[in-house]
Amino acid sequence: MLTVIGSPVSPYVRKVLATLAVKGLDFEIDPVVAFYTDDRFTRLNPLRRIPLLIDDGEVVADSSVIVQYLEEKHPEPPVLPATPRERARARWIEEFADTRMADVFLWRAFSTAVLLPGVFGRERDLDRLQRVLAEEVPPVMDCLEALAPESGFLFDDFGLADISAAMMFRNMRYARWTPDASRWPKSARWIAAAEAHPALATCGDWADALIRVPVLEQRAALKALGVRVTAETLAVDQPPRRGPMTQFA
Ligand SMILES: N[C@@H](CCC(=O)N[C@@H](CS)C(=O)NCC(=O)O)C(=O)O
Repeated sequence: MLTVIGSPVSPYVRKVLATLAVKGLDFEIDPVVAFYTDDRFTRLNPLRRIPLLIDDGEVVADSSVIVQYLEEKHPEPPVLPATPRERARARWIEEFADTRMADVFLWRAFSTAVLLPGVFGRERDLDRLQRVLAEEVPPVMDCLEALAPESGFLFDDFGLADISAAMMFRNMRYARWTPDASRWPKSARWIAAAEAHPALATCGDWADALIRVPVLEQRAALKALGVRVTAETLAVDQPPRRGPMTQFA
């Protein structure tokens, strides 16, 4: 049995869950938020980040590494396209989403709107949020618009590149921002199509169900949705603890 460690509220966890769904693989999940874990989690991942995948005792960290692992171990159906050229392009779009998009969407917008007030008890800084949305998000969207397909998905089949770009937009909705379809029409169509794909829609629904649930109650909430959760959890009731590479201030 494959075990996923991490809450579906994290876009990186949803990347892994969507990949598992495309491949039709069964799994159980311990939906922890990294901030509410102790040294048992540090021993599994010294960077203290979710997601992790545990496969028969082997711990695999980092969503990109996990997806590559799943792709190699369970190649069919693939989440990467057929040719080396296309695969390079898909991986680059994943990299763009995981770094540039994440810097702005996750570590500035989502963290200002949700994470800092919700987890760390800071006052919600609406001025900062407005600045990020007005000044920092548009250049990222302009890049995405240049990468977006005219219609449908990026390659013949829905896959990693679509998942990686689209997964960031749900967290932006939690920051109460959606892309303006008249300004970024190709991106808006592409992201809507990718988010509607059952592999991403299902774990997106889980995230929606959990986003307002206190962290330590998310496990019960996910179980109530019929998701198979682990018998044991790494979650602990303690003040939030940051990892060594935390990217938000
Ligand atoms: N490169 C990593 C990034 C994972 C990541 O940043 N996860 C966040 C949750 S969205 C986390 O665990 N943060 C904990 C922290 O910042 O201390 C991946 O692709 O898995």
